[in-house]
Amino acid sequence: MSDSSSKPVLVTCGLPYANGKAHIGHLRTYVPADIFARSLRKEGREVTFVCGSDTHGTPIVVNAEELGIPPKELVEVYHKHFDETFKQLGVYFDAFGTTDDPENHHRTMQIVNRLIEKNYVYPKIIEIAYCPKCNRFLPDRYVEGACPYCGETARGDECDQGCGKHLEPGELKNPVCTICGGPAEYRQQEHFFFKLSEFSDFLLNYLSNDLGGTSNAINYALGWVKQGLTDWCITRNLEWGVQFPGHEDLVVYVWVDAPIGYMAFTEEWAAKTGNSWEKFWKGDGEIVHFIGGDITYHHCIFWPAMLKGADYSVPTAVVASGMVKIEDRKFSKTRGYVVWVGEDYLDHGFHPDLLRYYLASYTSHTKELNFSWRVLQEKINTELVAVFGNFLYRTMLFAFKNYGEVPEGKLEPEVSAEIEKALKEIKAAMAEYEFKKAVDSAMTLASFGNIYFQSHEPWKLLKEDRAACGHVLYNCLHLAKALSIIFEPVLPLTMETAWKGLGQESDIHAVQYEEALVPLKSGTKLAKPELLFTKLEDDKIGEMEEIANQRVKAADAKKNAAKGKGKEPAKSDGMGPAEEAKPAEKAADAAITEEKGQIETLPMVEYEDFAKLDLRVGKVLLAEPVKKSKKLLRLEVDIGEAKPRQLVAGMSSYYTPEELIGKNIVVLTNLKPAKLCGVESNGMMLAADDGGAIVAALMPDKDLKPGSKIR
Ligand code: B3M
Ligand code: ZN
Repeated sequence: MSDSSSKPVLVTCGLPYANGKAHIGHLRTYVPADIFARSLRKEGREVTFVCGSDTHGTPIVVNAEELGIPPKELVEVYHKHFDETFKQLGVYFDAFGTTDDPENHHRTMQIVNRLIEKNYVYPKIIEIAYCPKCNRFLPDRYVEGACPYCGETARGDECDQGCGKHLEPGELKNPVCTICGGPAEYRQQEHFFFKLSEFSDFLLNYLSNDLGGTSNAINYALGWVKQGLTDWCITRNLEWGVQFPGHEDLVVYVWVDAPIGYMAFTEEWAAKTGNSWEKFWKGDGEIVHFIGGDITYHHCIFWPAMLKGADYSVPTAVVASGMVKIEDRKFSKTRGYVVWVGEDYLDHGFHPDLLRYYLASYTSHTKELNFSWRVLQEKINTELVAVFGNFLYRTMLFAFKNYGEVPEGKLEPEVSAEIEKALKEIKAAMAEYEFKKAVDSAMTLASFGNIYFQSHEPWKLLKEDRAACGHVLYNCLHLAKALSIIFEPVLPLTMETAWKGLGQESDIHAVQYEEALVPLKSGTKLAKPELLFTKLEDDKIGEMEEIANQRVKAADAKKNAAKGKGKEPAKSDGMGPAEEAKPAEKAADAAITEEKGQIETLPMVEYEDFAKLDLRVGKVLLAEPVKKSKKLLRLEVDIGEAKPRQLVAGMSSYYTPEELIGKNIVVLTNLKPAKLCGVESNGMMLAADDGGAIVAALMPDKDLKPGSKIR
């Protein structure tokens, strides 16, 4: 977004489904959004920050059904949980509603009616998955099958493990009922469609020229629009949700009323504060959506089309965060690779700001973020404690002990220049949603503070020239003040304490960046400083790792027990990466019994069966991601033939292209060609996994000639 605009900004976060506890996958989106909102306020922008619980749709109904409680009861519990957790993390929304609020029912009805009036909605008889055994229609998560686009196992409404595409009812191949596991059939029924296809030109132009945000979101959406859009079925056979006008047996699809929540929550905020919601949704105020990368389609395609069709303003920017890994493993609640915000973090006494710091500074916002307890320890101890904390504490302690107040002094041009530089860099980084860059610039200023303190040796000066010492301390204290302001968006709770320690009475959260250049007032009384950051000790981190290990073991045991009963534990909350055991994982589970360390063997084969496989060593000449796929890489491999072979391999989550280029791999060269995401694969690259999340390519340990036969 532009950093020169003075328009009011509405910042939103993807709505958590109110059907499970908050985990680190959620925070990957919410913490940066909060940092962004706080930073904009510091730039003097008028910011409204809203979010709420997503309470409708099958993610909720399926979970409530499993627990045997009404959906309303389920969402009340988790709505409260999210509200409290976000506050504990310093993520402060101006409104945090639910999509079941009357405001949202009302706004959804209004928008749907408007779309009907404008002829953007029409009825059509379509095939809907139906389970003859359960005797019911199977919307969305009640049905699974093969994605018609990429072949991966997908949910009724989303190819969550493969190409990420939204799926329409009836599109899934080989549908299976997720309640009883039995085969589903398709039956005809009348549903209502939104004429999404009529918005193709608008979306093409909007995505190419107007929508800001991160390029991962925009390019992904553009790819789909360019392939051609089909109309969108917006009704479902459910009782829970926002009723479709005039049809008691239908509700609107959850992806209709969920984003409308952004608008309803703005209305709630406006009513509460006497403000206008229209300045965003009917005026030219900016709208910035922070989302997980997996819900790009909904935010960059459906949502703007719906808004446009109903005559509302469209979003200014969509900012999509990358995936989260836990200890280098794919995030998975059922496999135990999860960090719950409450029981795994806050309940163990870890300060919320440390996690905020980690999330903001680990990597670029759009890249994959790995959470590891050791890395947390390392980052906190070597960055927050050793650099920033050290500077603040030594400055404040020295000044407090020897002066008790801010001594006389003058702000050195060298110091103000460093602050100005940091501010400029931070504002530029924030405007590009590069939170890591912003934190790095802030940390560079803290390092400068340490060098300044160290090189001026105030402990020596104190004895020789008290006034000169005071002058140095004055500059250090001013830097501490500037740093408190600059770090407030990332470390809001700790910086409150630092601010008070510097004798400041104003509200640090309302103080703007410009104040970082206003000279500190000499004579301001200083309080006895507190240690703001303390080292994370090995024992404590070891304890957390042990808890994490136990969780994975328990998950394995549960899975094995469930397998014995022929039932897989599953279900994701739809937030962050999905995690149901998919065919490849199920196959891995079947082949390896980890607990016993035994291999369950397949039937014996004759050598001639093995000899049918033409396995060869190949040298990877080229590797690149396959467009529109989160998993696939396109490889060109020299297998000793005149021309390199093109292979498509599901390796994106485990290797970067650079890690594969130049390597020798093993290729099954006589596998029948297959098209994956539209790209032909002429063979298969071999890899192994341990039934967990580690996947390794097979690579011969000597540099064999391409084409060498494996026998
Ligand atoms: N409730 C969560 C998800 O799919 C979903 C987001 C709605 S945002 C309008 O990540
Ligand atoms: Zn797919």
